[in-house]
Amino acid sequence: MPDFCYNYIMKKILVIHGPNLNLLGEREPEIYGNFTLEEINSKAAARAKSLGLEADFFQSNSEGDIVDTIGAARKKYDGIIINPAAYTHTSVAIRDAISASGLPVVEVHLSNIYKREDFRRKSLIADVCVGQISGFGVTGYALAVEALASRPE
Ligand code: CA2
Repeated sequence: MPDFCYNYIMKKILVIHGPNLNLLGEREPEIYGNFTLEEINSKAAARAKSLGLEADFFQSNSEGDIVDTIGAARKKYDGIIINPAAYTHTSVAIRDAISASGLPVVEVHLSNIYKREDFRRKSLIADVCVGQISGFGVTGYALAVEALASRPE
């Protein structure tokens, strides 16, 4: 029996939602589903709790606020789940913040961005994340929680 363990126990995670995701459930249900952001958060929180994790949630329409939140997360959280929404395709600032955080980050998209318009098929953050989950709707967040929970470090 070793007197120490290499396994990293994930404790606290932060789920970040980008611009317009506060509108979920109100418009475009054929693309993004019928769930509201509140419902998505409570499902993700339940999955986290069932795995012994604690989850906090943040939504902003502002790129700078998202950058600041990722920067501040370094000392408070063990991992991040992020759906940067439209900033996925444009934001070098969010990419750099993820890179600088040193935290394991899972990118989530409700829709399959590779089945949509050309401009959505490029993620500027994918290669600074540990992985990407795209196209599974609300289930994607639960999958992301599981991915962080089971990640050996
Ligand atoms: O599929 C995803 O999760 C996206 O990140 C959603 C973004 C989109 O820009 C990305 O390409 C893919 C859009 C979020 C806006 O959500 C709305 C919800 C309801 C009504 C209108 C927009």
